[in-house]
Amino acid sequence: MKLFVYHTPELTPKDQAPDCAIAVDVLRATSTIATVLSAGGEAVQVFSDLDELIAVSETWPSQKRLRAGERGGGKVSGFELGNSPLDCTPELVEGRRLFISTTNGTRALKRVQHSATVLTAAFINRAAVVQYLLEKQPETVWIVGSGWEGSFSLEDTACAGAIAHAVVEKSQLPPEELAGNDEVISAIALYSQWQNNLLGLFHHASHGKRLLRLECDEDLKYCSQTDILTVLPMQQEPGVF
Ligand code: 3SL
Repeated sequence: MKLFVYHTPELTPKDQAPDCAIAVDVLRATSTIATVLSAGGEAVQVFSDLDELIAVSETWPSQKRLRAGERGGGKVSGFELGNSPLDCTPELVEGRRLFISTTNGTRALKRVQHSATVLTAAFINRAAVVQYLLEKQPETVWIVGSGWEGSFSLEDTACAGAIAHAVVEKSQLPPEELAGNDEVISAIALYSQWQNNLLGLFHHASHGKRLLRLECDEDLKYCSQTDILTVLPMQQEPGVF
């Protein structure tokens, strides 16, 4: 197995796809996806385009669907939900499909959707993703941070590092044997530095600060927890987890 970390979807090699792609948007799309599926949601379907989301979701029975949309951190008007994982309670999501579009997370998912296997990861479900990698041993693995509008996001790269760190630890292979690019080593170093204070790291991150300005403090706390959910979001058909 060779791991590759890409800080943003735009940095992934063109016209290539790995055996396994892992999209990461800790704040907050992939934390929300894990939460919905763990709470009994029927599926999560992701869209980059809001009009397409509305059109497809309208073909679904209204009592079986929820629409979630985020732009600039805020909720899209007319949708039931924004992108806060804390709103996705079992009472609300159980048995329903979440149709979601967010600024960056859904773009990362679109970029890797043709890979043989596509997973989503956040700190909250990191262990489930690591367990999958250790069991299935895919040959090439891309861990792709969503970033923010094309630029680096501290929290996504730290989560990529958390995954790589656990794979190294559990496989007992040296990092240089698993690392397909230098970004893996730097992501592990970033995570190692902050693993006991991920909330502190989020407070330094530009998107963390943006969410704090929007009074999403509780979301940051929730998303900074590690290995609290056992769910493994895996793409079933393009865009559907
Ligand atoms: O950019 C995204 O995909 C979102 O996760 C951003 S936010 O945390 O919902 O603001």
